[in-house]
Amino acid sequence: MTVENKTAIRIWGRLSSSNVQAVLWCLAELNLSFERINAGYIHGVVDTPDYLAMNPNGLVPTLIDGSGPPLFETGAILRYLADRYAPESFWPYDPVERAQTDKWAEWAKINIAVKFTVPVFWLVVRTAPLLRNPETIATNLKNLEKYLRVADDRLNVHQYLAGSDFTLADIQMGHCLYRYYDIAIERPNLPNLRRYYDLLSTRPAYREYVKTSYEELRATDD
Ligand SMILES: N[C@@H](CCC(=O)N[C@@H](CS)C(=O)NCC(=O)O)C(=O)O
Repeated sequence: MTVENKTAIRIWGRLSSSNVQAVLWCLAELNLSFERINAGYIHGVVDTPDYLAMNPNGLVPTLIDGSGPPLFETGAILRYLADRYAPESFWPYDPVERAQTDKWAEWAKINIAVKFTVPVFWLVVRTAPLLRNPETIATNLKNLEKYLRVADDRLNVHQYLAGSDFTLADIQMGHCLYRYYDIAIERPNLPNLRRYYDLLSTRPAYREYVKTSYEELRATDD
């Protein structure tokens, strides 16, 4: 059963941030209403004293649920939302089962999100073409591939990353995949990963919050 939020959820963060996208996707999957305040990068706000009092890192996202204290760190925000509002299929109530889902969520954050976002996406999209280093990008893609193959093997026997249900682990994994498949890079043939990405793409919340333009991030030579 999904729990409705009786209190207002506010999230600070720009739509082009992959971490913000993960939280927005999760909020939408859990049918939670929220207000988004644009912040970060060209939208500013994150360097103001009020924002830094909530999140001293000056990064997005930050989330406040009702009169609760500010939360930062995407993984912590996702777990909080899941603990408080998610159905059992998304975030098991039993600690032993939940740890299995959490294991894959953490794995995806550290091995997919972290090894893709800065080492690949930044070097391909957020770096001007003349400054790009194809060898470094190729090396970083190879590092990422090792873990994408782990996911591909797992998705050969399970529909979703943590098993047969769509869970928080899929948010941590899937929020990177749109950009992974959209940018101009060489990709190994990983049919199960591709099938999984296509499956995630059938979800309205994924299309609304993850499959969105990242053009404001693109660096040019001029
Ligand atoms: N460890 C943090 C990292 C947050 C982070 O790096 N956010 C990026 C956007 S994805 C950011 O705030 N960049 C600077 C900005 O947008 O001004 C988390 O997981 O939430």
